[in-house]
Amino acid sequence: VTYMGITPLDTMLSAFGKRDDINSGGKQMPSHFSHKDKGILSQSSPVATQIPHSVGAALALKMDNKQNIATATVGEGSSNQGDFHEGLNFAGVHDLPFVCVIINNKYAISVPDSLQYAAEKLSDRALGYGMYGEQVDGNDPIAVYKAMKEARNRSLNGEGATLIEAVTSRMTPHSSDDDDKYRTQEERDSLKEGDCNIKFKSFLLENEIIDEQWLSDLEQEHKELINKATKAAEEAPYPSIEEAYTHVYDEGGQQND
Ligand SMILES: Cc1ncc(C[n+]2csc(CCOP(=O)(O)OP(=O)(O)O)c2C)c(N)n1
Ligand SMILES: [Mg+2]
Repeated sequence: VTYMGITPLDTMLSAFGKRDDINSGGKQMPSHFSHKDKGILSQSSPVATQIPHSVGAALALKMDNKQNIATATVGEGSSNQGDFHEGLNFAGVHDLPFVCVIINNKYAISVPDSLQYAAEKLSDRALGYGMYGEQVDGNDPIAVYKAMKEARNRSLNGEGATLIEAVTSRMTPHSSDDDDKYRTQEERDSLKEGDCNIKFKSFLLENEIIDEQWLSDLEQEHKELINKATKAAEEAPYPSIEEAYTHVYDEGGQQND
């Protein structure tokens, strides 16, 4: 299971659009995670709209005096949408327990960062919202963990919201419909050197936090888990025709002439 409690089977049921998909009963696009019991709101396909949603959840936490925070991630391209500015401004004004992470992978599909914004650092925008801002190496899991933990603690101490900019690399094309040809071969080759999965693995091995045996056992265990989840999801039922009208505006399934 992942840290938040969504299992590989949940993920596969969603990817295959099956009836028992916890996000939507097979109606949402893949990777739009949600789980009511675990407090996960779905991101929306129009980019950056998740920011005002999450800020609203932070307002609810504050009004209900709950010791918790709301958090949302957004791409650097999406951070230029109006929803981003409106959401962060509101969070700053009301000192909300909110952490926003901009994942800056330097591309919005084919548009490079130089054509997206003129600021030196996106984390500097925090000043304009009256909140704490920090840029971190998004390829360093420990640096990201530290920044998140400190931001969470500030929110829980009533010190308001944080904007974190995690600078990272986009390892692959944007999607299977993207040929990635707007990047030079040299740039694409250089990405492999910065792969944080490989770098972090070497870090853990070199510092003897893990060893090769532990790693290969874990990889084997995860491979089996994923294969099992994939097979179970493939065999799981699709939603029935009657379910076409559930979780939509008119649950009765009545047609309007
Ligand atoms: C409002 C809106 N405009 C356009 C799109 C199409 N679109 C989907 S992803 C994307 C690029 C987003 O870039 P970025 O925010 O940097 O995220 P990344 O893909 O790098 O994670 C675009 C333009 C969309 N989903 N929503
Ligand atoms: Mg991007």
